[in-house]
Amino acid sequence: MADTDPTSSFIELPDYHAYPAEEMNQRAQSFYEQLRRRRSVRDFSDRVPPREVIENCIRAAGTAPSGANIQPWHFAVVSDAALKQRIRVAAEAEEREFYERRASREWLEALAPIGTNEQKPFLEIAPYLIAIFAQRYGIEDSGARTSHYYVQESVGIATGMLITALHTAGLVTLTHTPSPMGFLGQILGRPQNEKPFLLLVTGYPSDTAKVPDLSKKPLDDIATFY
Ligand code: IYR
Repeated sequence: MADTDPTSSFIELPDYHAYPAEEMNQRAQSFYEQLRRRRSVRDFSDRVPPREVIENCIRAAGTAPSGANIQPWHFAVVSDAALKQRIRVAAEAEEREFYERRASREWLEALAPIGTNEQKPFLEIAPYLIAIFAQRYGIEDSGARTSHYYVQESVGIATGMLITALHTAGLVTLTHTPSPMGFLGQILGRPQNEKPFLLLVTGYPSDTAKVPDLSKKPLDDIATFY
């Protein structure tokens, strides 16, 4: 059995709070009311939020569950103007390819209500670009590779928690996925084992920010209770 003996010690579940049913419901309802106010925003102000807020939101994301608790993520926070410009130039080159050649007509039609195109000025205007990288495998000091598990799921969960944390702090984000995103690793000098997952454009909305008039599916459409 030595192979499956736990190598970490166990402690009592720390800081767990149970609430009476009514309070539980109030908390769930009020969290939903908060989260339903989140919108993906493309019109950013250049005003800079405190770095400490970003740090705490990343700490929150870093509490996400992950396969074997390997925490296979890295958050590269870019505020440097020259780097943001390089990212914009590279992203717009890929996007031009996407909008002019790679995207199917069906895909372009699906995007029409959102009003996106190959121009991404927000990549220079927004104060922070948080490039999220997925560590596909680990690298030991010896250079040997170690396995990571459920990397996409883990990084997806952490990213959702980051988006939620930033929204809760009063910032807006855009989940931006220039494709392919290989240029992010090159520009930021990230190691080979890291694959760009997505770029979270982060900051305050501009005074004149507009968003498409979209709605979310009702509960009956997204859930089945058995
Ligand atoms: N990556 C492109 C296209 C795009 C694709 C989807 I799916 C979106 O929901 C939004 C945009 C872009 O960022 O413009």
